[in-house]
Amino acid sequence: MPIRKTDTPEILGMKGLNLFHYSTSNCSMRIRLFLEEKNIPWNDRYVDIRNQENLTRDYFDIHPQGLVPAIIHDGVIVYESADILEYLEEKFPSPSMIPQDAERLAEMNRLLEFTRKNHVSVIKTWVYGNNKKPTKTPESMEQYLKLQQDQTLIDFHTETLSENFIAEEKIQAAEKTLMDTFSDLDARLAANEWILGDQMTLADIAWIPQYSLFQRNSFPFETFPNFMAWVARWKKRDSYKDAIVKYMPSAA
Ligand SMILES: N[C@@H](CCC(=O)N[C@@H](CS)C(=O)NCC(=O)O)C(=O)O
Repeated sequence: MPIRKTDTPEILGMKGLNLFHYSTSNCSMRIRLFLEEKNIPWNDRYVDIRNQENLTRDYFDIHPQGLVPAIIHDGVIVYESADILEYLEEKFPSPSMIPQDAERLAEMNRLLEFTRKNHVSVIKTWVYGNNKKPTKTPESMEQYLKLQQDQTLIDFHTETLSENFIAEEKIQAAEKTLMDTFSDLDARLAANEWILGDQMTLADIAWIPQYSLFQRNSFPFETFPNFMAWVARWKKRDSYKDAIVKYMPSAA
């Protein structure tokens, strides 16, 4: 799990649950939603990534790739949204968001792993490919290159600023993977209230923000009726309103 060792006194001295997050970041939505569902108080450390507030040495000392979300929980740094969810579930286990049987647990882990492994090649590629709004500028890219060590992220942002933008076949491949995944979720939701049965799990928390974000660019969700019924159930929850709609009204 990405728990980062630090000897920075300011970080070690940060008490409580501090969430570094951004309004329309789907990965940040996961953590806000979890905290709202469990009624856990948190300190708001908003990082405006559109204004490049993450591109500082201080922020890279918290998150090694300069991304949101990250948390500092009583001086402990945790980053990567799926790992933050698992960390928080361990610290705040009630009500449980972990399935009871081994098979469902394996499925939940697979759905969380998707968010770790495919964030750049699928989620980010589809979103940037459709909204065509790079988060970096030629000027901020200079600062980015000084701080960023992750070559996949450097290549991605460099491509978004290139003349040809992101290659169309990469965007199509991302959409195909997403259609397959939403189709799988739709099949699961035909018989169940939640993705893995009658209990909300970290899989539901990790996946609803994809709907919230992708609907802005008209992802063809209408082909997934059971998935859309699950979305409608989410929309009625206070957690969804407080963690997502408040920050991105179009998700309502
Ligand atoms: N796999 C990571 C992805 C985190 C990520 O890419 N965050 C985006 C917002 S959703 C970000 O911080 N972007 C700022 C940047 O690219 O500099 C996670 O799930 O936490």
